[in-house]
Amino acid sequence: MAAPLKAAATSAGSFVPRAVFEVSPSITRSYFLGHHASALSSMRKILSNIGLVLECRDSRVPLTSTNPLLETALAGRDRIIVYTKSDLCAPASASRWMEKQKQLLINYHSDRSGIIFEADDGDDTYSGERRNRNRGEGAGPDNTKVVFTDERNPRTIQHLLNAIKTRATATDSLTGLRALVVGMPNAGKSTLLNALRRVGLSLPKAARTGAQPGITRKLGTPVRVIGEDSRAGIEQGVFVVDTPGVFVPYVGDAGAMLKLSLVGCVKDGLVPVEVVADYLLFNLNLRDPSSYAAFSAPTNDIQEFLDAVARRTGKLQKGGVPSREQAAEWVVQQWRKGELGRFGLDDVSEESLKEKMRKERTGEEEHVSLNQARKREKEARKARHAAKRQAAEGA
Ligand SMILES: Nc1nc2c(ncn2[C@@H]2O[C@H](COP(=O)(O)OP(=O)(O)O)[C@@H](O)[C@H]2O)c(=O)[nH]1
Ligand SMILES: [Mg+2]
Repeated sequence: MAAPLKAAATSAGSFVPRAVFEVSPSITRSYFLGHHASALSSMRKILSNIGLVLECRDSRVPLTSTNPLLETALAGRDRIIVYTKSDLCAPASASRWMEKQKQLLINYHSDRSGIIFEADDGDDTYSGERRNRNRGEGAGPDNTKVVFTDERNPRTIQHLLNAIKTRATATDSLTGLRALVVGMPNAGKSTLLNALRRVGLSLPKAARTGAQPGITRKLGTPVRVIGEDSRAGIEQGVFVVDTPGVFVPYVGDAGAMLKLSLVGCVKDGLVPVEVVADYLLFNLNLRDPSSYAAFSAPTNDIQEFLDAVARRTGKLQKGGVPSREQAAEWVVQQWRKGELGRFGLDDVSEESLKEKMRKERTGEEEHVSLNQARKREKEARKARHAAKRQAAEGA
């Protein structure tokens, strides 16, 4: 969710931020790894034992972190969409604005419930096979609920536990309700499982978490998060299974790849960290360049910015030369922790959601098969090499 924009020019004299971010179309746009594919096939294998899917999406990229692969692989299951890290979307002072953003997303999910995502045929290639039907036609009841969490705010976790309990009460199972936590890499899946267990049962951490994607490599064993509660009609409790993140085979839009890199959904370095830091600077400038006043005067020049940050934070190489790479890594980490402004990157507005839904209905949203993804990545790699060669020849 994009934070409310401040008039940058007024908060910083005559400074004018860039209106558009120029992104090279040849940046790497695929990150579909072996363990993403195997996670997907192990999920399918246990799906018959799963009564509920908890689909995690990073609240800072609520639209960009949608993964159609998961949507098709897990189609037909009861689902709760969990927008994680909601604390990183807006400062606490913007709580009313945040509530409106949440409501927009809730409305969007309820409106799109008429679009049916067909379960795929079970092989590991992403066929993008989806059929859009008119609302009501075979849609059945809308079983998608939307919840926003901040793992450090027990109230938000309790809210999710209550939603899960409602599903568990309706489930008649000898082994208890099993829920699968899924989502893109680094969306906060393992953290969520731990938080559910901590708030639900006062039990310690059961899953390893970390600031980089790829910490969880295998499907976990079921972990209890809700105990037996006969009065509530929950005979055997609720168990949650953690899964590794699954990325999309190919990100059609280079801007989306930047957003996913900035929030930490792809491994650092895949998109050069200085490019990611420049994209962050672009966003900081649009909102409030004074947010980095402790390091630098307002600037649109990433090298000037990184040099200033490196000097301020002592990230210097031999001879006192500023290390731009270390400075870039540092600012990106600071932002991810919410220490350099709290804002989302997707435009969540009535218009943007309407447009997204229109594209979903008409099938206009680009879906790329794994093979097509490999081909495109190969072409992009060639273009990158050619550009490098040209630059070297010109030098
Ligand atoms: N601020 C904040 N950080 C979170 C939240 N949930 C997860 N994180 C952080 O996001 C990163 C990824 O979390 P992890 O659970 O390992 O993600 P996974 O790869 O989806 O399992 C970690 O650094 C977590 O501390 C949240 O609600 N708020
Ligand atoms: Mg994990």
